This record gives sequence, C-alpha cells and structure tokens, in this order.
Amino acid sequence: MSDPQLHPTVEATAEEIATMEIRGAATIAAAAATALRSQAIESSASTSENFESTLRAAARCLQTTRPTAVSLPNSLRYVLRRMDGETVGSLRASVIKAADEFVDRLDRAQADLGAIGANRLRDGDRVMTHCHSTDALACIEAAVEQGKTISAVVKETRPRNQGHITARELRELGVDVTLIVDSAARRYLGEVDHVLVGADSIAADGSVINKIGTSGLAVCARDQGTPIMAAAQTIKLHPDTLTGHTVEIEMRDETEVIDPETRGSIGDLTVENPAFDVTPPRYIDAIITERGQFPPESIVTLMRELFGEGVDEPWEEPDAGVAEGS
Ligand code: RUB
Repeated sequence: MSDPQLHPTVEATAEEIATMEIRGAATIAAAAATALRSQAIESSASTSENFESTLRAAARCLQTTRPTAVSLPNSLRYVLRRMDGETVGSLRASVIKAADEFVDRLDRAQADLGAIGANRLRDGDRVMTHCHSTDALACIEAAVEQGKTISAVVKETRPRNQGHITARELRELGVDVTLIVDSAARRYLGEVDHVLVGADSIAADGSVINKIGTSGLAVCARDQGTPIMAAAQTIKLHPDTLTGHTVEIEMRDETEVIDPETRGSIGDLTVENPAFDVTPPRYIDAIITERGQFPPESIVTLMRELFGEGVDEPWEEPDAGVAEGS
C-alpha cells in the first residue's frame, strides 16, 4: 500500500530501482537525489518538522530498494545532511539545491574519473568489460575523445545481459566490439590489454563489490597477467566498512535465472541468484576515482579523509511518531 506522505515520484522511483529499470550505481544515486527533490517540491507539509519527516520517509523508501550499491545511501545522505532552514520554504530550497548540486557533482566526477582512466589506455588497446558501468565507459569515452583507437571484448553478463547495453554504447562511440558469453572470458583474456569494470561499493580494505562474475574474471585476469582496473567515483566508497561492517550482497529473484516452466520440468532444485560479488584487493591493479588512481590497499586513506571514522543515517527519525501527513 502506498504511503500517503510520499510523493508518487518517490514510490515510482523506488519501484524502478527495485525492478532495475533504473540500474547501475551512479544512475541509481542520481535518481534517488532527484526523487527527494520531487518530494521537496510537491510536499504539502505545513510545518518544518513535518516537511523534514516526510523527506526522511522518502529517503527510507528509496534506501531499502537495493542493498549493495552504497551510492544510494551516500546520495540520500548528501541531500538530507544539507536540508536546513527554519521554514518549509527554506527547507524546500535547501533540498532542491542539494539535489541539483549532487547530480552536478556526479556528472563532473564521472568526467574527471574518465580522463584519469583514459590515461591508462593506449592507442590500439583492447579492453574486456563486465556488466554495464557508466564510470568504466567514461574511461573508454575519454580515451576515444583523445583520438585513441580502442576495441572491446564485452561479456554478456548473465542473467540480466547488461553487456548488451555496454555493447550498444561502445558501438555508439565507434568502438569495435566483440560480444562473448560469460564463460568464454578466459579464452579471450590473453587477447586483451586491460579488464575494466565498475563498482557498486568499495570496501575499506580495497575490495571491489561489483556485478556477479567480477571476482572470477579478476582471478583469471591475474592468472593471465592482464591488469584489472575498477572505475569508481568516490560515492562508491562504503563508509560503514571503515568500522568493520561488511557489504550486503543482494539476492534477486530466481525467475531472472530460470523461467518457472523450465524449473518445474527439471524437478526439485534450489536456484540462487546473487547479484554481486566481492573481489579481494590483491586481484585489482588500480581503483580509478575522480580524485586520482589508487592501489586498492590505499583507498582507506581517501575514505578516512572523506568520511572520518564513520557516518550517520540521517533518514532515521530522531524520535518516533512525528509524521502527521504531508
Ligand atoms: C550494475 C553494476 C555496475 C556498477 C557500476 O549492476 O554492477 O558495474 O553499478 O555502474 P546492476 P556505474 O545492473 O545490477 O545495477 O559505473 O554506472 O555506477
């Protein structure tokens, strides 16, 4: 049942994130900030307490949609921490400003990261990709804009085939693309100069949490001597891991893996569908951020600089039972 406090855009955005119509860590972060902006614009709250409470409720609704990409809570944090003012009007203005600022910073960070990642790519290089990452593609786009000829081996990325999106976008950039099934990756690793992936979260020890299959690819790449880089803006840094928390891996519906009819025809079996996995830092050569490239083991220094020793959860109500309609 829909929450009367929430603007329909918030619930629609939450639904689209959950069903992956909106997907990919950076895109999810931008959509969440934009949904808070809509809530702020449309809210009919008559008191500042009520306005703040509805914004927190909207953030909670968005925050629970997908658990692995930390860009989502980091985006909500960015906006809610800047919600400030004595009146509904000033609170509204502060949320709109923060959401606009966040989306703008996201775009600039991706462009800066792309320029840094492109420096690692030489003219004529061949890159293997996994899933669809706008941060990873920004590196290739910047290299192409520098006049380098880049070709790509694109992994299909079962079960949702995000590799098809990558293939399409690379073709739009004029990149020569070879599409392969995931299980063919090792065969082609000897032919590529880099493995380039994105990230949903980066842990304090430098582990890269990304689409399922990334860790197996990284292990094979290391075995083959192919360098692997993860392109990840700093909103992918997971502050909770500074204090020992682990990153929750999303388990998605089994129907993404097998249709019910085929499953029924096989008989009694268990189907599991983890959406992400964890690649330990020893398999990653570089994490590319808008603040520079880092060996994974040193990313913790940047995390401390950005987050201190931890973060709050500004979407939680300071005391229960505040909301009285929007
Ligand atoms: C997407 C995925 C991407 C990261 C980074 O998973 O794993 O590699 O989110 O993307 P899903 P970006 O399709 O399940 O959301 O660089 O665009 O933030």
